[in-house]
Amino acid sequence: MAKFLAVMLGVGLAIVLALAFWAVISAQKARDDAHKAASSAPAATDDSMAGMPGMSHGATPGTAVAAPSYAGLAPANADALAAAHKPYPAAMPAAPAGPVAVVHLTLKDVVHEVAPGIKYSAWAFSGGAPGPVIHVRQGQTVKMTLTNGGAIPHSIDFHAARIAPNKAFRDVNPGESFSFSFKANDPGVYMYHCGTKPVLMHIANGMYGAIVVEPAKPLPHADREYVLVSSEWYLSSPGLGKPASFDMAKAHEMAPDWVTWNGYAGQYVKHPLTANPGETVRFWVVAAGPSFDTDFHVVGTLLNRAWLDGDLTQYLRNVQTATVPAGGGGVFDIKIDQPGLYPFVSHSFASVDMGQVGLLNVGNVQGTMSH
Ligand SMILES: [Cu+2]
Repeated sequence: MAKFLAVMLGVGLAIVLALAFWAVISAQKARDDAHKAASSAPAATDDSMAGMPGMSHGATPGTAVAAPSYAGLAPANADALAAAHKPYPAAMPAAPAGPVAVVHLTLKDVVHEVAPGIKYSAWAFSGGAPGPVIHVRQGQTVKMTLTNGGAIPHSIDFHAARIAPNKAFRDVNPGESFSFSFKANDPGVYMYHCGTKPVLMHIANGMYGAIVVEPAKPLPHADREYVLVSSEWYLSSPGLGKPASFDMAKAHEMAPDWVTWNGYAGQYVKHPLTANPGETVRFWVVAAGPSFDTDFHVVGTLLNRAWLDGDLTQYLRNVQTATVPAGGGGVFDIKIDQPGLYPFVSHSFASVDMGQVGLLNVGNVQGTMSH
C-alpha cells in the first residue's frame, strides 16, 4: 500500500511539474506576441497627438510606439543659447497684503524651450512653464480666475484647496474665464495643475506650477527663499527646428527626454542661484511630475531642516536627501559656511543626466563645476 501511494505521489508530482512548465512557456509566448503587436503598431506623429479631439476625454492609445530618445541633444551653439536664456525667476515673490489674494492665470498654447535650442509645443501659461509662483498667507482667501487662451478645454486644480473639484476644477472652454475662491487654511507648498483628461498629457505639456501658503506662525528666519518645480518632458521629435510635441508612449513608459528645474534643463548651472556664506537658504520644492518623484539633495551639504511633504508642523534635522513625491512638495533649509558651487539635484541620477541640476553659488565664486 505504501509503495502504491509513493508511486501515485510521484505521478502526481510529474503532472504538476508538466503543467507548470506549460504555463511558463505560454506566458513567454504571450509576451512575445504582445511585443510583436506593439512594435508593428504605427508610431504616433506630432499632429496625431496634439489637439486630437478624443485626447481631451481620456482616450489614450495603448499600442503606440515611443519615439527614440532625444535625451541630451544639443545644437552646436547650445552654450551660447544657454547663456542668452533668461532663467525662470526662482526667488519667491512677496505675498499680497490683506485678507484676499487675487490670482489671475491665463492658459495658452506656447512654444516653450525645455533646453538650449530644444523647442516644445506646450500647453502652458502665458509666460511658459511652470506657471507663475503664487505666494499667499495662511488664512487668506484666494480669489482665482482662470482664462483659457488655448485651443481646447482646460482647468485648474489647486492641491492647497479643500473644495468640491467637480465645481471648482471644472473644464473651462477656450476663450472663457472662470472664477472660484478658496481659503488657504493649510500652510505648505503645493502643486497646481490642469486636471483635464488625460491629466498625464496636460501636465506633461506644461500646465503646472507652485503655490506657497506661508504659515501664520512664522518659520525660522531664512535669508533667501527659492521655489523649484521639477518636471519631465516627453518629446515626439528632437525639437531642434520644428517644435516637438507630446509623446504618450514615452509618458506611459516614464521615459522622458528631459527633466528640468523650473521648465528648462540646467538653467541654474549657467545662471546659478546665489547666497552669501552663513546665510540660511530655503527651498520650496514641488515635484510636478507628471510621474517622477524628486529626491532633493544639495551636493556638499546637508538639509539642516526638512519639512517633508510640506508639513510645516515638524521637520527632520540634517537630512542628506529628501523625497518629494510627484504631486507633492517639501521645504528645505540649508546653511553653507564655505564659499563654493553647490549643485542641487534630484539624486535619482537619470534625472540629472536629463537636465535636473542647478547650482547655488555661495560667496560669488568664479568658475564652473567639474561634474
Ligand atoms: Cu489642460
